[in-house]
Amino acid sequence: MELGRFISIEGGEGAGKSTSVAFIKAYLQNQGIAVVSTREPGGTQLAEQLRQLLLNHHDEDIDPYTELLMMFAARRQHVTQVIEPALAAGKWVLCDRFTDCSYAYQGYGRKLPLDFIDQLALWIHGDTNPDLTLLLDLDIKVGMQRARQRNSLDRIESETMAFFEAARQGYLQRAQAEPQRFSIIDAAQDIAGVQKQLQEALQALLKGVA
Ligand code: Z5A
Repeated sequence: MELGRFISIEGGEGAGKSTSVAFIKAYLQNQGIAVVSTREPGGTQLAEQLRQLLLNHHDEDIDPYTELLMMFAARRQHVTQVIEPALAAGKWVLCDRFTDCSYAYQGYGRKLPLDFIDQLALWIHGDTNPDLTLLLDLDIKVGMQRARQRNSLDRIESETMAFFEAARQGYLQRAQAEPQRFSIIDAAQDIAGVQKQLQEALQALLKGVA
């Protein structure tokens, strides 16, 4: 059986990832493709518990390496229990954040060494990497305004503007280094404009598969 395709969606807070996931899933299903949509950190019972630990506020600081290792512990569980089995069954996987986020937030944001993240990524998921990464790029102030209309801030959302700006620049550098995998979507457009650009990126991937 032919392997499924792996799509990740990335971007800053409030960039429109959840909104886009729903659109992409419906678009692919309309093409007759079986889609598993999932998220990180999370996607399995255990990984969702790790997500809660990661996003909740605590009375003690979380060391940046502890945070990174917890992201990768959740990821290992998710990759082995959900992502790899789905791809092996020929399904397409649509994942709201993946390892690029660890580079952006823990690498560029928390300033952890990128080569350490390279090693973790290799050990934890080998060559299970996205075929297409849709990067929703947005001015961080606009993203925060959008997201903060909704809920109280979790632990990571409470970070500084400098942290989020570093993460945004990290994403853009990764996209520049791997233009064949990344598609940068201008998330400042209205929802219809974002969806048009998403559709174009998906059509290019579908053409490559046909
Ligand atoms: N994290 C990490 O540090 N390291 C890792 O390795 C991984 C994750 C995997 C998970 O949060 C946190 O974990 C995240 C990174 C960290 N922390 N932060 N910050 P998440 O991904 O679940 O949460 P989030 O980034 O905070 O997502 P969000 O706030 O839910 O945003 P979103 O999904 O991108 O946006 P949305 O819900 O689709 O849209 C937000 C609002 O804007 C909503 O009212 C929409 O209707 C509206 N919207 C959406 N698109 C538009 C457009 N185009 N125009 C106008 N309004 C719009």
